Amino acid sequence: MLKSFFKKFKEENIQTQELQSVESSQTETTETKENKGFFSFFKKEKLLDKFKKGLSKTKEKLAESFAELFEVDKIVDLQILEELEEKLILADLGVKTTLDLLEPFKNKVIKGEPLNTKQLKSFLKNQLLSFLKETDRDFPPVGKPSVLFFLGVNGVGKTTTIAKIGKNLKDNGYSVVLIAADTFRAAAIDQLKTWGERIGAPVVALQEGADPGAVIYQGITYAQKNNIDVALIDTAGRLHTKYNLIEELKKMVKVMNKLIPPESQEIILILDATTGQNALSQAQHFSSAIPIHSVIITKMDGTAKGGIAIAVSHKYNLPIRFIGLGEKPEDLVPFDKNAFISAILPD
Ligand SMILES: Nc1nc2c(ncn2[C@@H]2O[C@H](COP(=O)(O)OP(=O)(O)O)[C@@H](O)[C@H]2O)c(=O)[nH]1
Ligand SMILES: [Mg+2]
Repeated sequence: MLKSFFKKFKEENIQTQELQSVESSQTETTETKENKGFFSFFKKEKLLDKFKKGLSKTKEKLAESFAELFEVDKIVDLQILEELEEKLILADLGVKTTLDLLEPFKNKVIKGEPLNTKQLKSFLKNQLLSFLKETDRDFPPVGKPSVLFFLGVNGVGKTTTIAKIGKNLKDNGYSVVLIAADTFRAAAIDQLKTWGERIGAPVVALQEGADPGAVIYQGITYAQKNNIDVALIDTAGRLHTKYNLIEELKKMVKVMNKLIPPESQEIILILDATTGQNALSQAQHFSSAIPIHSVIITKMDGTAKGGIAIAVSHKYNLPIRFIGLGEKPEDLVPFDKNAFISAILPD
């Protein structure tokens, strides 16, 4: 079985280790895939640097907030903890995550344990790391085809993220098909077709207004017939009173379930970091109705609201698969919690 490309990526970039050998698989394209590795263009640039550059706005905001708190090493009292709470809530961690985060430390302070600000900072880092959930599922999932199903409200970056992932998969030797299940507007279908042309991937689409389930059925059977490695499904994100997005999405997932076993699917929720607390309510809305496997948070580059990643992961127990740090394909990077925390909370 192919080793997870996601893990391989981390080894190359975070620990800058030699590529580990990968067990061979039977498919003829295996060699290309193994040699290149997923997201191979990152070999040149270290992931941590990428995170640091892309997350500079969030870092600045946090650094500003923490400067006074951690400047002088002193014994932590409840007032210091309350100030910290306020700052974390403002950094988009949200109330629940912030309170859960500091609770164990607060309890010790209440009991009279003499803890200093240095200890508070290191506690904070470790807690933040433990709040970021990880996934050990392979990316892309095993199976031929495997299916990536993307959902999220309009404008969060679904279509462009699909194009970025599609391109990266293609660059790494996978064959892909894009499935245009956002059938609401002709422009949405055209946008995906244009991306398909640009990255050299077939696009399965029906006419505007077609049943998205029918498009998914055709797209997946196309992938099966044509021996395609990965099918990427684009869906509508329209929030409209007359249209029940959740019910439509459930129907689409049902069609996928009939054709593809669970281990070969990844249902990915896309959230836009710039929307802050709205992203949290979207995570609540979607994850309570649909079994989400992972999250991609886009537009982290343009915002100081990067703390939303911690809140989403902790509150809804969702692993973050990638984050978007810009508009280019290489700006979609695998999420690494150590790089993330180091980038936003430097020592
Ligand atoms: N700066 C930045 N812009 C992004 C990122 N991801 C997507 N976008 C932009 O967000 C806009 C909406 O994207 P689109 O894919 O059409 O959203 P959709 O409605 O969810 O399909 C586009 O202009 C994208 O270029 C990102 O990570 N960073
Ligand atoms: Mg779209």
